[in-house]
Amino acid sequence: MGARGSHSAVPPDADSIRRETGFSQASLLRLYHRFQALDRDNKGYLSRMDLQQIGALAVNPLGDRIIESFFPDGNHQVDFAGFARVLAHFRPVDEEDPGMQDPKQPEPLNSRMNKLRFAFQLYDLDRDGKISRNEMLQVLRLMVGVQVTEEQLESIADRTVQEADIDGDGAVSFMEFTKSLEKMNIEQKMSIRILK
Ligand SMILES: [Ca+2]
Ligand SMILES: [Ca+2]
Repeated sequence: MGARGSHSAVPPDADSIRRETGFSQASLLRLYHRFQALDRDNKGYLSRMDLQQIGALAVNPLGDRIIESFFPDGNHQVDFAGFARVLAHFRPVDEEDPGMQDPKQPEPLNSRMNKLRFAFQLYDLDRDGKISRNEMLQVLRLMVGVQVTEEQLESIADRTVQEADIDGDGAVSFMEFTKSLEKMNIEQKMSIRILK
């Protein structure tokens, strides 16, 4: 990869990253400083270990899964553009000026739909487009504490899948997932203040 380790004030390809992610110039610069601080060895990219330093992810029960989503296709490093792209899903919706939005542009990464898509793939480990009972169980296991027995967990998984499963195939498709979360304020829930 052509990434150079030298620290500079402005990220490479800042304009195209800004267009793609919707971050304001100021946010992008702050994000870049964060990226450089996480990049302890000045490699020009981040590893899984670097990302584990992010406090908001360390305390998130799905933190490891979120970290994995920085590394699609089994990569072991993420450059600044990839870092910004994943974090853009967590960008609070009200952070930037919505009046700036160009209708010809693709849907912003932090739209409700894209946040849902991102959340869905945290569940759908085998990427077959459905959350199976077992995949639901695995997420629940991460999210609930030790005070719940395996039996209780399984019945919660069954109930959660059943409630969402409209076509009765025993799994939750993206459409079913979206429907089951219709009333939830996903925009709020999936906003992580990564910049402090
Ligand atoms: Ca699946
Ligand atoms: Ca189904």
